Amino acid sequence: MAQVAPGEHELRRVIDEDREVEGLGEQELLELYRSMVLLRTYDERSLVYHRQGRIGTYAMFWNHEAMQAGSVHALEDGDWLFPSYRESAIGLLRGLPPATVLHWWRGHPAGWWNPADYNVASICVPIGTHVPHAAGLAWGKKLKHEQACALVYFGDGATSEGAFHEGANLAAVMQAPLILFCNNNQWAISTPVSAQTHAEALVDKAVGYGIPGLRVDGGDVLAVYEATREAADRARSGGGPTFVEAVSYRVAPHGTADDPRAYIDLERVEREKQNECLGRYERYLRRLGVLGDELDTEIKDEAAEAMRRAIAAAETEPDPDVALLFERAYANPPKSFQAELAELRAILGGSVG
Ligand SMILES: Cc1ncc(C[n+]2csc(CCOP(=O)(O)OP(=O)(O)O)c2C)c(N)n1
Ligand SMILES: [Mg+2]
Repeated sequence: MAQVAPGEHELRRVIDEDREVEGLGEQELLELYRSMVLLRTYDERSLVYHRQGRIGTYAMFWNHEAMQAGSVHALEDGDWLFPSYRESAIGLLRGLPPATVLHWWRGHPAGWWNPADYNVASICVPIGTHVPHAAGLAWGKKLKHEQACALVYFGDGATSEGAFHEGANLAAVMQAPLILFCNNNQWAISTPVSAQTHAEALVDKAVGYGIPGLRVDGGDVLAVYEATREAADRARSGGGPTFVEAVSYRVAPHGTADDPRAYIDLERVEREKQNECLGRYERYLRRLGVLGDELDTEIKDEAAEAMRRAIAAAETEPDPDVALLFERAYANPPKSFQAELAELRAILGGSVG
C-alpha cells in the first residue's frame, strides 16, 4: 500500500516570493509570456466574435491563462493534453491554428482535428468524462514503455463527478503517468466550491487515492510551471499520478449565457481582477528587466495579428454540406437516409450544400 503524505494546503508561489525557477532562462520566461498573451488575445477576441453573433456560446478563460500556459510549458510535446471547454484554446500552444478553435465554437466540422497530430484530445464538454480517457491513455503509455505522460484539465465542480473518481482511481491503481490538473476557480457555474466538498481543500482527495497532491497559486504562472514539472518528472520516472490543485478565482462569467450578478460577490471579483495573472507576470518580467515596452508591444501585436488572420480565415470557410448530418453515424446507413437527405435539401431550397 502506498505511503502518501497529506496533500499540502499552503499555496506554492514564485512570483509573490520574487523567486526564480531553476531551468527557466530569459528565452523560456518570454516564451511563457508569449503563450499567455496569445491565450488572452484569443479569449478577448472570441468574446467580441460572440457578441457579433459569429459564434454561438463561448466559455471565457480570462484569468486562467497562467494555469494553462504554465502547465503546458512544463511538459514535452510528446505528452498528451485532455482539455475541458475551459481550455478550448490550449491547442494553440501546440501549434493548432486559432481558426480551428473558432470553428469548433461555431460547430463547424473544420473545428475538428486529429488528436494524434498535436497530442491534444478533443475538447470535452460533459464534466469529467475525459478523466478516464486520459487515465487510459496514460496507462497505455506505461504498458508500451513510452516515456510520455498525460495531463487532464478539469474544474472544481468536476471533482464531484463519478467519472473523475473512476479515472483518478484507475490511474492510481495502475500507477499510470497522469497529471490530474484541477482548475479550482471556486465556482461551478453558480455553485461555490464550498458546496462541492466538506474537505478543507480539494487537494485532500489525493490522499484517498494514495497519490501525491500539490496545491499551487493558479494565478502564478511560474508556480504552476514548477508544480507541473514536478508531477511530470514523477510520472515519467514511474512514480504514478499526481493531483495538482491550482487555485484561482473566476472573474468572468461562467460563459456567455451566464449572468453571475445573481450569485457572485462583485466586490470580490473587482479585487481579484486587480491581481489577474497576465498583469502579475508582466510586472514580474519588467522587475527582472526581461521585458520592456518595445518587446511587450511586439508580442501583443503579434498575437493580435494572429487572431485577425484566424478570424478572416474562419469567415471564408464555406458552410458544411448538410449531408454531413447523415454521415459517420452508421457503417451501413439505413436506406431511408437518401430520401431524408433529398427532403432536407428540398426544404432548404437547395441553397445549402
Ligand atoms: C455531466 C455534466 N453535467 C452537467 C453539465 C453542465 N455544466 C456545464 S459547466 C458546469 C460547471 C462545471 O464547473 P467546474 O467543473 O468547476 O468547471 P469550470 O466551468 O468552473 O471551469 C456544469 C455543471 C455538463 N456539462 N456535464
Ligand atoms: Mg470551477
